[in-house]
Amino acid sequence: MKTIFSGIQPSGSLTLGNYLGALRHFPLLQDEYNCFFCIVDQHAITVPQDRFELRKNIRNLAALYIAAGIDPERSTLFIQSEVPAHAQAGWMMQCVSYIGELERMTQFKDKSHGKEGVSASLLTYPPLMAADILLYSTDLVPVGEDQKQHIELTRDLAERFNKKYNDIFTIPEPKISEVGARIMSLQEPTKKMSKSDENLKATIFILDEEKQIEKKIKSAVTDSEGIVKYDKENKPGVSNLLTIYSILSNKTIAQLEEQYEGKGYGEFKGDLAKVVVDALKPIQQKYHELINSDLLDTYLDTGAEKANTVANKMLRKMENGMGLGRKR
Ligand code: ATP
Ligand code: LTN
Repeated sequence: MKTIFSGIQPSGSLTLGNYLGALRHFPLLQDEYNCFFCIVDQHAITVPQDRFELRKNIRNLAALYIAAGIDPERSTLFIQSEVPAHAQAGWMMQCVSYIGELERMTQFKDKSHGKEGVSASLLTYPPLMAADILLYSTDLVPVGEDQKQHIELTRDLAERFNKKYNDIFTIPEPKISEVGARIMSLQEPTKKMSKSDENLKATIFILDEEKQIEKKIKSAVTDSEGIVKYDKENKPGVSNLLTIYSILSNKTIAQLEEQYEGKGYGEFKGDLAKVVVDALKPIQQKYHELINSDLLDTYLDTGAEKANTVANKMLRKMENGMGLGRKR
């Protein structure tokens, strides 16, 4: 069985973009692959976090993974900081990374641009991500489009390590779905929807209530043409809404264009809001059942134990390869 690894940062509440680009695909993979799903809290602290919020977001994310269909008895669901091998292997991967290649990462450029007090960890984020992936001999990494560059770097680092030290790493490949890999902001549809966007109207959160979802979709930026038609270049707002609608309703974009021919944006947006609300309802229900249960802790304990066993074996191989410590 091939191995899958993916991670989501507990850097805020999960968005519809996270769901459509990443989380939605995970449950379907569980039958075919040996799956590891990680709450990457050490990645989240590369930018400032409130410690109370962070703890809350970690737990919320764990509950949402399960609510969205991850079965913690089949997949390994765990918190990154509960598996120390990630930070240890992350350090070793930093030692095979060049500053130049890290500075070229678009996520680093975006998150550091024009900011003061940029943490060193924002630059060394990709080697930690490489460690996450490589520790589990991962074959495939399901992510949204924005992470492609990081996976390419992971492949380069793995090949470099294999050549220089010991041929121990599996070279992973990204698994990016064709539709929904880049859901855009509702307010600036040329920018990706992001959980850390300061404009709350730009983002639909998975835990948003019906009224909030309706309001956000109603005020989504479109254009003055009044024609429901997919045209990413000239009508990015409408195209983004059509993408969301199409995925959640299982209708093709062409079917939707036909359905709304001669109708304005008002009706289209009203129907889309219903579709989004209905899609999120079962996830929200399951989330509320889980969030305060002890069962959630049991799942996370078991997940950490399973992950530690696999990760520590690879860590030993890395240490032996590099000549750290004593031979074990
Ligand atoms: P942040 O705003 O803190 O950078 P984020 O919303 O970009 O966070 P991540 O935790 O970095 O979310 O990403 C989790 C997963 O969701 C990744 O696989 C990422 O590619 C995917 N993802 C994030 N935003 C979108 C989006 N707008 N459309 C599709 N997929 C997305
Ligand atoms: N960088 C990713 C989160 C992440 C990840 C990973 C994804 C950290 N480690 C390993 C896949 C595999 C992000 O920002 N979405």
